[in-house]
Amino acid sequence: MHDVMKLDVKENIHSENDHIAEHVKQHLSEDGILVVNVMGAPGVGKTTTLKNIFPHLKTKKPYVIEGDIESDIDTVDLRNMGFDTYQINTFGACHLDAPLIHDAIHHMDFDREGILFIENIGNLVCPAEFSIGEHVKMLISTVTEGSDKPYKYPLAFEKADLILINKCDLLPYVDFDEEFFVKGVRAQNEDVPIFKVSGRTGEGFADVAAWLEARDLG
Ligand SMILES: Nc1nc2c(ncn2[C@@H]2O[C@H](COP(=O)(O)OP(=O)(O)O)[C@@H](O)[C@H]2O)c(=O)[nH]1
Ligand SMILES: [Mg+2]
Repeated sequence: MHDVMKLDVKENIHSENDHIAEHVKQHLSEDGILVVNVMGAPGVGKTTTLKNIFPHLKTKKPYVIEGDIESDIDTVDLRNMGFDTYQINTFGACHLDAPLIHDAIHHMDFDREGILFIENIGNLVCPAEFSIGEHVKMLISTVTEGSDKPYKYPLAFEKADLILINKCDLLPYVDFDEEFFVKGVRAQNEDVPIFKVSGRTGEGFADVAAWLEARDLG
């Protein structure tokens, strides 16, 4: 009896969230804004990835929402580099949700066509369960996390539209098994593009930026 009640509540939370997410996506699509949900464990290089992608964007302006449990360290950093960045602090919650993004975009000025990068809370579990109005879920994994992550956190890999393997500059020093990793990804997600990148050397980000700019708002 208790378990049945729990399932009902969860379903209601998801349908309300999905409804608002759809509204956010439609609203931003009309403004010519592609929305990218940037997901990955703490420290995989989500903020570093944004900094590496931005210089390669040829036609689209980057906008950022930073999601953190606490602090505005990444936001201050990005603002100092000249990027329009809005901070959300969840003070405990392990993921962003659509109502938070709905509120945030009403505080932002989308003055021309662009890409809104939403850096989600560092976590490989909860963010995968909640749509936030994104066109693209970009999942960042790293060679330092180990090659078994697609097997252990399948939902994040199943839902990803784009996967980056970051910190490839460290490949000579770690025992990352790329073949095993890719096999695990393909078991969940047959077609998802996988890019090897390094936030240290800049390798691979031009291709990621080109992929995002080519993506339509459908
Ligand atoms: N060696 C190496 N370090 C990286 C790379 N990308 C990020 N880092 C470092 O990893 C740490 C976490 O990066 P950050 O972008 O803050 O991760 P986030 O928590 O996912 O936003 C920082 O010290 C970065 O300098 C990379 O490709 N190679
Ligand atoms: Mg960050």
